[in-house]
Amino acid sequence: MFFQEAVKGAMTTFPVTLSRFIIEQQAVHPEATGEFSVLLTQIGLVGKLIAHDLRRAGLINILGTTGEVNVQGEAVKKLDELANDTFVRVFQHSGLVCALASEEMEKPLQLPQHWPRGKYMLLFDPLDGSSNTDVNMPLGSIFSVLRHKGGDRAPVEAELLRNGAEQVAAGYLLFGSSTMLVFTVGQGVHGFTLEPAIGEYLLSHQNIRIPKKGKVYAANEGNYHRWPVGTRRYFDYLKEQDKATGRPYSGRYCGCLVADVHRVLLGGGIYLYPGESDKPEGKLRLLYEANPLAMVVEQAGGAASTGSDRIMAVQPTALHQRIPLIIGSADDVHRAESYIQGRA
Ligand code: FDP
Repeated sequence: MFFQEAVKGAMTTFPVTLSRFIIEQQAVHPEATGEFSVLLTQIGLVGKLIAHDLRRAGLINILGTTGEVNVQGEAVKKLDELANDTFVRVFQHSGLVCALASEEMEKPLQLPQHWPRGKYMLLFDPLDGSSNTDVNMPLGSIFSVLRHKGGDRAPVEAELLRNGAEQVAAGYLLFGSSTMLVFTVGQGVHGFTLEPAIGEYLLSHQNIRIPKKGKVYAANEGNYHRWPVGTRRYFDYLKEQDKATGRPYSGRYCGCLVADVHRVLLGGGIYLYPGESDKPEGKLRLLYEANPLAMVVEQAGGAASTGSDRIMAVQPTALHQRIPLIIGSADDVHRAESYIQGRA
């Protein structure tokens, strides 16, 4: 999207950079101190640094696993660790945050007493879709920003366990054929694409609105026989032939939550990672995967549910808590809920 600008009497177009967009947003909030604006700009920097590593991933020794297992019991990929370090290095001395928590760290990072601290708590999944790392497929990073209520006192872990409705900002970086930053501060959703020639994010998707209903579903259907009966029935429904309701839906799943949800955000449809018979809590993490994506999708007019409750209303009980996630176009999510709850 380009703003029309009068330059020396002639109308030209000038791209809206991330910094300009943020400064303009800040200007309508006279009480803003600017810290929040800097925080978003720093997320952009994280994106540039991670994208720089990913672009060369097949050429330098950063593919494969580190040999360690993370708090979730998953093999840590070298790129997971690199992406986590990037977030930590950008934010730990920034004076913007008082807590950093991520999928790759068992406990929130404690910032030393004498380091500058800000009022924000940043929760993130540094590299989402790790199974895509070694095969040159899309990856993402997800972030959630909460405001700490306790001044400059360092928060204890329990103070990070806030429900999604309390997020002050949320979004993701998508490392696909281009690098994108998509975020919301609670007033719509905007997407910026990194222009590699000048190293700037330019506004490319202003005020994203998700279609009310779509034609695409994304899920790991290999788990079909482990899903509860309502979820299976919903999938059967999606694959039936019925012109009037636009069925069958097309299946599209690339195994990177960010990329799969991004497709749904732009084109409509539904992403599901449901609970399973021996794993009713599902796979995805509430605080730094489901909540931030739920805020983005709701802000774009969509919905995000566990199957029975609104994602952002769930009161977290643990930092790395998992949750079933059903997210996307409002009509599609509500229909999925009706099957899962046995109403259809
Ligand atoms: P991954 O474990 O590869 O990091 O974050 C979890 C996640 O990826 C999502 O990005 C992705 O949608 C899902 O898990 C993939 O899980 P399956 O391999 O079970 O499909």
